[in-house]
Amino acid sequence: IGGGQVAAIDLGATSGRVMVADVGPGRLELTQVARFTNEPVALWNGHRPALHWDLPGLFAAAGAGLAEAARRCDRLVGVGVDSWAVDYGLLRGGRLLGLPHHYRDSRAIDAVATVHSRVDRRELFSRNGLQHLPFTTLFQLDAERTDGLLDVADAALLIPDLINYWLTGVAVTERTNASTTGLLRTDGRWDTELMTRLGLPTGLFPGVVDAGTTLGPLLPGVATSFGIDAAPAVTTVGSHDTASAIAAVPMDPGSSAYVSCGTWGLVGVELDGPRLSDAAAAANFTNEAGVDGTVRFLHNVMGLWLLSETIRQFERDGYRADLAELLAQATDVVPTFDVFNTDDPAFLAPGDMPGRIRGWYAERGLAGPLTRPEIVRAIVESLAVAFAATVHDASRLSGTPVRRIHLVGGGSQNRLLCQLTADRSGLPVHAGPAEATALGNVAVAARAHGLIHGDLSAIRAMVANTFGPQIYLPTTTRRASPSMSAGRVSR
Ligand code: LFR
Repeated sequence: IGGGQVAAIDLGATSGRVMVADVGPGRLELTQVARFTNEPVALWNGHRPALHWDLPGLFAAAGAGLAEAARRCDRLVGVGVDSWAVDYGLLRGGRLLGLPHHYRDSRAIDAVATVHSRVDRRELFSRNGLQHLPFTTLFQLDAERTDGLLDVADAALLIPDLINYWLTGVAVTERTNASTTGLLRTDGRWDTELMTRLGLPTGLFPGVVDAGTTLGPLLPGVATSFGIDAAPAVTTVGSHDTASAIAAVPMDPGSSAYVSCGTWGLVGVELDGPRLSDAAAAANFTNEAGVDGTVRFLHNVMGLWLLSETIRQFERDGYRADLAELLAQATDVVPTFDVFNTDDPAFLAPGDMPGRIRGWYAERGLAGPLTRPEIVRAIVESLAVAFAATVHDASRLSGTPVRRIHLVGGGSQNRLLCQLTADRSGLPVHAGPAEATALGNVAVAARAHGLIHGDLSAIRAMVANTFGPQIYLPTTTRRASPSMSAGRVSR
């Protein structure tokens, strides 16, 4: 009675999935109905490869997943879309002008200096509250400007907004993701003055809406093309995947830090308002918009990207890498090497990761990991140190007395990582749920459809009741020292 189902289209940088939640008062059951890989495509533009997202492929796979969801459900009322942040499609007259670029593409490298020569890094932080990441939307848009594309485009839609537009014909910018563009002021309005100073058009992005806004049903033609009879309504959710994940962290924000660990490790605390101090700027912390007016005060740690890109290289080298086996071997390694700085921008681009890690040690005259298990150990150990140090930074900079770390996302299934994070931080780590992003997505959509009620704490209580955490207590006193947090991503 009073129940129903909502679907989440959750696109991650390496894979996408469609999940269905069966929701009723105090009840939330999550099932995966489709999973597909997200393979970026490299298109050579004469002299260099440009890295793009295969958005048409992702849309087709998401549509097929949605059709499967509709088949399995007796009352599918809504669907919400989330993805990684920052990236966007340019359009004219509603038509997409080429495949969206991948944020790991290098085309915006020169744009960082151009933008900073007009508005320096400290002023940018005071306007948008963001940490410096070299691929933030405003740098990418500067590259489009130089390439002449902004002379043609009349709109830009962030990835989830683009999918929402294709599904419904309604173009909006959802707030949590809008906050990652660098073009939204900390008061939540588009910074048209900044756009003008940077030579960007002021009307590219459509108006901002909050998570939980119903856009309308799937366009009849779209529903038919996917084979869906009873079209669900599309609702905005925390369309930035990290915002959805944090909405579902079963935490008390007053005494907890979170690590949302997938491709990236997003480490921080939830606040009521932004922290724009010099200390926050110096530590390269960000104030991104969360669901329900919260602020995600966090820092991007490089995350499992280091591991997945390492395994890709092992496979290119002809070694059939099995993650579970490698992690078991890495657990037995007694490290004779120090941790490396996971934030080094050298690790951002795709390519030979073990080579770059060995190079990091070699350049500093340090003994580094040699064997495959040692490299895996160095990555996990270094991530744990970075997580621990960033938790302590977040606590110090925000004044939050952190007594517990919640680690959610795929990384919560990595036992070595969870244990080392507890050891290095000296704090208990509550691991899970692994599917926090999808849970946050469906929770906000379900609330918009009246299937559940209440604020974030009610959503979190529901998550806590359904998904018991795995608890890791610190077993050693090897705490992170302040020097270990040194060296953020810098210009
Ligand atoms: C995580 C994430 C991060 C964002 C990065 C790039 O998936 O969304 O929050 O900084 O990807 O978009």
